[in-house]
Amino acid sequence: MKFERKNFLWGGATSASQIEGAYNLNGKSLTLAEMRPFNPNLNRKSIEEINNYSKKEYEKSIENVNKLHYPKRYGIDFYHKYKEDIALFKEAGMKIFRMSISWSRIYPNGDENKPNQEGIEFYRKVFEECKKSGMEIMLTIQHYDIPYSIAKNYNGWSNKKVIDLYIKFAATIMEEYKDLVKYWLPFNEINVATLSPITGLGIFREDYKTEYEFLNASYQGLHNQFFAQAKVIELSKNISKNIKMGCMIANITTYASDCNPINILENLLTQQMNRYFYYDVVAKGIYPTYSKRYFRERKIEINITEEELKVIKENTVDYITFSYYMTSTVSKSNQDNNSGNLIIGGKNKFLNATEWGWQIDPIGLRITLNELWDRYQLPLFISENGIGVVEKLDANNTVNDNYRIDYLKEHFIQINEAILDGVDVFGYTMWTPIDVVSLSTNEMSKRYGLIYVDYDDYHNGNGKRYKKKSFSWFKKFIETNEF
Ligand code: BGP
Repeated sequence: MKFERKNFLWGGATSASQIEGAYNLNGKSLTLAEMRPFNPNLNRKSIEEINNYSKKEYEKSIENVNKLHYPKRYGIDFYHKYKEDIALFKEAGMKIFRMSISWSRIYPNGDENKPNQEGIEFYRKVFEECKKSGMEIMLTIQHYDIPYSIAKNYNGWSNKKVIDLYIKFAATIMEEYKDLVKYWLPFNEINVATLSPITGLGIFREDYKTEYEFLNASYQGLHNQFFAQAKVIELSKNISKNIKMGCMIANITTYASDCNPINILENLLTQQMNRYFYYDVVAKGIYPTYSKRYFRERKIEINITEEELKVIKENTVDYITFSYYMTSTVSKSNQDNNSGNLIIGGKNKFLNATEWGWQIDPIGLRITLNELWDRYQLPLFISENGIGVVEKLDANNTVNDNYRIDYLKEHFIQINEAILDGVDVFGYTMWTPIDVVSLSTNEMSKRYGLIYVDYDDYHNGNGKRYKKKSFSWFKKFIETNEF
């Protein structure tokens, strides 16, 4: 069986704070991501790991008075090993590399007048290396690594002043890299603003008196990001025709737990506010009517100006990208839950789950692609999908990761089916081509890569890269287009 679409952009995705390391080199400031430690007692099935770290603990981490290990300060040392890694990506046959740029390398405090040239030069070298290797780049402007200075001095994204700081940062890098980078995503998983406000917005629960105030601030922060994204799209039109602007949404496809209309309705309402709302704003340029009822009933008051709504309306995305890891179920009554990294959902007895409780559902990807295509009629791109597993090198210095080959193959088959259904899907970047530090649990031992990296949860190891069995499978698949 062959993959149907020619010139499909196959590749891999990463983010700065999960790979780069070099957290304090060449003018870079500290980010919130680098201030959360590894927790040896973590519960892999709990999504609280990422949200349960207090403002005080973040503050203490600056001096590391706790003497804890902060994995995102070290990543996999891509900062120094990028040439070797890009060479491996090329060898695997990747046509596109999705990465992000660290705001804290370019404007360490956010409000400087001039960018940090050392930061600018680092990314230029990385992009040039990708170009030499014949790979396109998909660049995320902000991927969960908000500079601490912006959280501390501005209270993160709930403050409208941060919009201008971000636009200055985005304008600088668009000018610098317009000839090197074609695909741009202003925010990673923009909906995480409301799912994990500390991660998506850099706002602390402790700064708000009540849960209600915190919720309100997270929707304000989300709106500020919607507007900032639209502004960046507007600006990009004057900077270069080469720039293609998309969005990135953590796709949360859910099914009703059964055919009871009460549960079907509950699932519809969940899909509206957990999923379609975000796509509607960035792809249709409107706040959908159901969201207005949702805000009204919860007394959520967002400061939105007419001018902001106009910019959002006039600057929608050229294409849609989303992450797809799992699906879950929804019912009106209490139910057995399964896990995820940022949201939990109901169990589905027809699906298997990973050790972290993520339910694997390749057919759900075909369903999702069809739904999004029908609804938005915009080109689609799967910007994250993959499986995290605890792995060890065997005696032959490799990992026999047949489960990853199956996972990828099953999802690729469903993408192919969606293409046969007529869906316009033009690319896929797996999470991840190489092992990285986990976003939610900060583990190195949760491995997603085609390439094994010899570091453990405490960054012990020699950092060497080893090809897993899936590396050869992927390479062959790209060469032959055969499943
Ligand atoms: C997505 C994030 C990534 C990534 C992935 C896997 O939500 O965009 O940064 O890490 O999830 O999550 P985790 O690393 O927690 O397993």
